[in-house]
Amino acid sequence: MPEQHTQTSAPALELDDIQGDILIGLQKNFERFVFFEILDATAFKANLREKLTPRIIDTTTVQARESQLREHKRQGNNSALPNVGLNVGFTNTGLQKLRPGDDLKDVPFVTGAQARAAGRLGDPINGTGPATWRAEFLSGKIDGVFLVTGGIREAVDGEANQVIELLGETASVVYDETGNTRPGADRRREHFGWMDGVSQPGIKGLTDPLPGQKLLNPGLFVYGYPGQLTEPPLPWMKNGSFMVFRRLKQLVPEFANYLIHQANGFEINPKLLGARLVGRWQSGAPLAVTPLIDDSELGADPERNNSFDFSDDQGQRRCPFGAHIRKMNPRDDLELPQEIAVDPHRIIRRGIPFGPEVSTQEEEARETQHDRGLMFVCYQTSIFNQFEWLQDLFANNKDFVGSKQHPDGSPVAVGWDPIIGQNSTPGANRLRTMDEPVPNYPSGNRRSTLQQPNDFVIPTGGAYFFMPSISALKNDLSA
Ligand code: N7H
Repeated sequence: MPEQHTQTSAPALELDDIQGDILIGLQKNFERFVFFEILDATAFKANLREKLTPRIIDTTTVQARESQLREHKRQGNNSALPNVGLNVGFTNTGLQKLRPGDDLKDVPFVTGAQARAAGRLGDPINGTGPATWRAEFLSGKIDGVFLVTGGIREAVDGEANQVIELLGETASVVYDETGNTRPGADRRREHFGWMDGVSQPGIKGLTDPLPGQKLLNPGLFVYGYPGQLTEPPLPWMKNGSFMVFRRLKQLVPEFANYLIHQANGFEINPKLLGARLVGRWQSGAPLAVTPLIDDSELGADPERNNSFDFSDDQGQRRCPFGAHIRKMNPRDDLELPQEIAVDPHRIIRRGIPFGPEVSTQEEEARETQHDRGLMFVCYQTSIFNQFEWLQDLFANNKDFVGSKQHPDGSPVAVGWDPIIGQNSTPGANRLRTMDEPVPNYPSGNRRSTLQQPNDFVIPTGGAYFFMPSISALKNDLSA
């Protein structure tokens, strides 16, 4: 996972009370997601207080481990360190078992992800609910999740098994799956092949920002600080954060094949077409900086790979308005100032891939035979205004980013986010479009539209959690 540059000066943030995955991120080559149901609330609380909370890794520890890792690498070591991490979150059903009647007021959280799938998220639906979700996520049994992380698989499994043993009869495991970073040089790439975790919001009072990394108020991501969109309705929510989990299956050979076919039709290189869909080349290099050729040195350089905006690209000559990163973070693209139109919708992403590498058979058959994709995780203090806003009002909204024009003055039909956009409009048969897959750079006026009849990212599960502070775990939730 990406390294964060952190300040050593004393921050006003209560880092030793904030779970470690939120602001900096638990160190992980492996992450086991252990979803559980609480069977005996009283006994569970005693376990939580006495045995489990003492194992939770806070942000101060994560910060110290980052320094150790940097030092380890500086001394020429490439080996992974165990760095075992444990964090925990609860769904609303879980919290009701621990603190009956408490209302966290975030509507998506209170209703639960399953109820949001049809409307706000736009997931494929059948008569009874989400059509593509695994049964465990539809069971209504998920009360919480343990995130068990580390650099070495055996160490992660050791900790996860210990946690399950400590739970004993107080809770049962509903679903247990391990994500893993990809092997070797692909470590920081997701399964479609793109460098991931390049752009994250910086946190005032914590992050030493990289060029292009905007510093935002911590209250957007943890309760109790400037920037929170609403006051936390309950005092024990201080130093806590909402976590969104989505299990997103990726059809990798199918997506690669689609890019080849479409690119042939447009008479452009499939790699260029892929970059137009994402807004970055697979190396991470942004189209806004290098619109026609990949530049892997730029992609790998944290001092340069996020240092851009879209101010000089108002005719989408460099990067389509609909490209995934431009939809998800339009930067200065909107008429309203960023502080109003963009910043309140930002999220901290902490996802990890899952599933094996594509096999030769899958490549040859151009068909997925093994489940793989992204365990998408993000943190925020308002699921409604942050994750769901991005998915519903940006990605699934064919008219976002606003009313833009081609250089010749004709209106742009921006279309859907070609990576995660969902078109659940009745009768549309999920067909998505995106404007200008073929670049008109540096000049030109060729009009082109990408047609996407199939989804290549399939939601196979989801749940909304609250990740409480360590003091709340010790006192309020286990009293
Ligand atoms: Fe995205 N991808 O590989 O194509 N994402 N994403 N994402 N995403 C980003 O900047 C991807 C998903 C955001 O600040 C990059 O780190 C895939 C969801 C945001 O410039 C790449 C999936 C949501 C950003 C991908 C997926 C987001 C971002 C560029 C699903 C929220 C930062 C690398 C399987 C609703 C934008 C980087 C910025 C970047 C991919 C999911 C949001 C390569 C494959 C569900 C906010």
